Amino acid sequence: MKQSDVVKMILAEKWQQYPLHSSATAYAPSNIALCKYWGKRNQELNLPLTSSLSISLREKGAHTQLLINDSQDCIQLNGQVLDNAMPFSQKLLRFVNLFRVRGQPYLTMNIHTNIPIAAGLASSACGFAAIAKALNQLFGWQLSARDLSILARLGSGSASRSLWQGFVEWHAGVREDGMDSFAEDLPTAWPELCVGLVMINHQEKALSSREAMQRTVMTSALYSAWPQKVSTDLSLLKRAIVEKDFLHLGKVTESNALTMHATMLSAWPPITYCLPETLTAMQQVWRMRDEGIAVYFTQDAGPNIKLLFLENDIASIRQNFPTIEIICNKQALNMPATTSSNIIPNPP
Ligand code: 2P0
Repeated sequence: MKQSDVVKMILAEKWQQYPLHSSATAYAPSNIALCKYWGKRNQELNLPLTSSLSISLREKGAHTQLLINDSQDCIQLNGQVLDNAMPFSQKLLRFVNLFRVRGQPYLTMNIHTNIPIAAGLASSACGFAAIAKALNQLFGWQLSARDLSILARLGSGSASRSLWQGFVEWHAGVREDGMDSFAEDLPTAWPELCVGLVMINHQEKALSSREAMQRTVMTSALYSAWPQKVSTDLSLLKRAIVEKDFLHLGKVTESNALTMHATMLSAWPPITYCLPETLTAMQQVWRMRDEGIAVYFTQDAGPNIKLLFLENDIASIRQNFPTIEIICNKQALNMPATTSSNIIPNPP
């Protein structure tokens, strides 16, 4: 089954129709997995081997504007025009082409992100989620969040989780067409919970997570234990969220990330996203816990780490990590408008 078959199933008679609007904008938050997605059962459709659970990064994410352009596709990232032959542009165009007839109508795509691209901060997650939302507006499809989650997944697996704020679970599903592999938000809000970004290196990663997870599945002797670990951690995390049990949430999240990184380290050729400063930061967190501060970390496909703590501990966290960027669930209630569009008369 190809990506275009899934798109046809979801859009039915709306597939490849001309856009309803001349422009559209959308915002999607980045997300950090507390229980990670690492390994696919289908590469083409980005179908995961296991379910996963994330928390959004609120105002950290991607704003996307789409405008119909008469003559060519034009991609701008943070105000800079990109060469359409670049791998980043190609990935984006491949996704957008799923919905167009022979690459038309041409589009200007203005993408603004306030997180570093490809440094393990889920930039592709918010990027593809924002594009999927903007396309939904532009074409006037009026899709459900579930269908948008499936479409966003075709761009990047973790994008399926970037359509909501707060806690989100992505169900692995079992179907070959992936129609049961979508995300949905969990009903619990936890305003006191904070995520801190500890930036160790802004540079783009040398090895994509796509390649790294595939190599891990194929070669790591530890990978066979991963599905059971995820299943246990997901239940524990969901219980910790409902009960607002921070110590359990932190412990399970940190253990899940370390287990994922252990599977990578045992792949061949071996993989690590850690720099020496990553390990120093981890040790700092462990030292703080020994001193009685409730703080835990997680790490994705990059050297940076993200801390989890409660707002009462902000002062001591800042003291230990002076450059930390903190996202509090309470502060960020003023979300940017999620979508808007301008009506145009009739398609040509
Ligand atoms: C996650 N990561 O759950 C895991 C943890 C990185 C480490 O999802 O191949 O960019 O596009 O589906 O979504 C990064 O993987 O990979 C990721 P593709 P994606 O957040």
